[in-house]
Amino acid sequence: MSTSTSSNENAIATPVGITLERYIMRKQSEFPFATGELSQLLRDIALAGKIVNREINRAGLMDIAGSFGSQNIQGEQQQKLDVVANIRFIRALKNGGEACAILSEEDDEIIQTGNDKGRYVVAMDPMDGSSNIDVNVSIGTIFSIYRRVTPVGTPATKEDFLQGGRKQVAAGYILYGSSTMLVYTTGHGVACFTYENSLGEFFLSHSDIKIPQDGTIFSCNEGNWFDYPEWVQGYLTECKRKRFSGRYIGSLVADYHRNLLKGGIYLYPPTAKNTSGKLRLLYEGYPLAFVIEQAGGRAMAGTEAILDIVPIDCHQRTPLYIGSADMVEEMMSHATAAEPVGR
Ligand code: P6P
Repeated sequence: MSTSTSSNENAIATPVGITLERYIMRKQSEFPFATGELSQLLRDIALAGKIVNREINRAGLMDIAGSFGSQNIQGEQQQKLDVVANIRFIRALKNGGEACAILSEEDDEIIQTGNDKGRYVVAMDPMDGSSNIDVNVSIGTIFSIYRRVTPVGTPATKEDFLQGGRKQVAAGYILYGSSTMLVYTTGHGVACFTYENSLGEFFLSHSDIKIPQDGTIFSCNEGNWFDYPEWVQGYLTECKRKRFSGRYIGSLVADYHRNLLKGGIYLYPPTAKNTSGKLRLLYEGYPLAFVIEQAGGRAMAGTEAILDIVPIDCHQRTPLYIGSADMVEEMMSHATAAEPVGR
């Protein structure tokens, strides 16, 4: 029986591709000292993503859309899907055993998983942009993983989460859109996996993603125009003068993912309502900045790189300017030319 498949055989039975599981195992084998704990953690996140994906697909049929009737730490109305996704990810990470604690946008305090022997902690936004679920717009989960700094065998503390963006060992997101995709990095490039519902598996669809060096798409909520710093207005005016395209879905992961593949810049500057920016540093800014830098892009909070910000609080917010390197640099030239920029 020949082991190699002829082109005819391939034509009638095209290979299904590399599963996330096989990819993780291959990557783990490249690091002889890897213990498999981080691999298992990534599997646990992927499993929770599959379960949430199923909940989302049923959202229209089940009473899971809409608000839950409570608020999160940021005083934002929690959507039912926020709460469901939070429960699913916490449960998957607790059962997986590798994470000793979780920081979630949906919970004021860090969540002890009971796995005090776990060597990792996970910061996450379990469901970003969840209010879009009611109108069938793409939404996403964002995650960030650190090796703990407190002693193994003891409960984790905030210190484990306040290590700074460059201490992340892995980060990524799951985009629940027309197809569900898992994108992540462990510091060795960015890989994207597409979920095949009929097989219940994520398959490698983009290996080693690189964001286009430059782009012609800007993503921001122009309703906040009169709150924007003058240098941001100047940059956006320049984009319009060049007839760039404005694309704003109002769902960070969706806007980010489009820009990652096509080139572009996403901006959430400070506003009157959110004077430090709206997005959260630990579970939105840092993980997306880690991925974008691994893909050759840039992420700034102003004149400071997102990953260089020294964190003070687990739920602190940050301005976010992230995307193609040349676009971010052009934007920063407006900042340095116009006025000294805070942070
Ligand atoms: P605005 C969703 O609430 C979110 O956190 C991001 O997903 C999105 O990009 C942004 O806020 C939208 O905020 O103020 O433009 O509605």
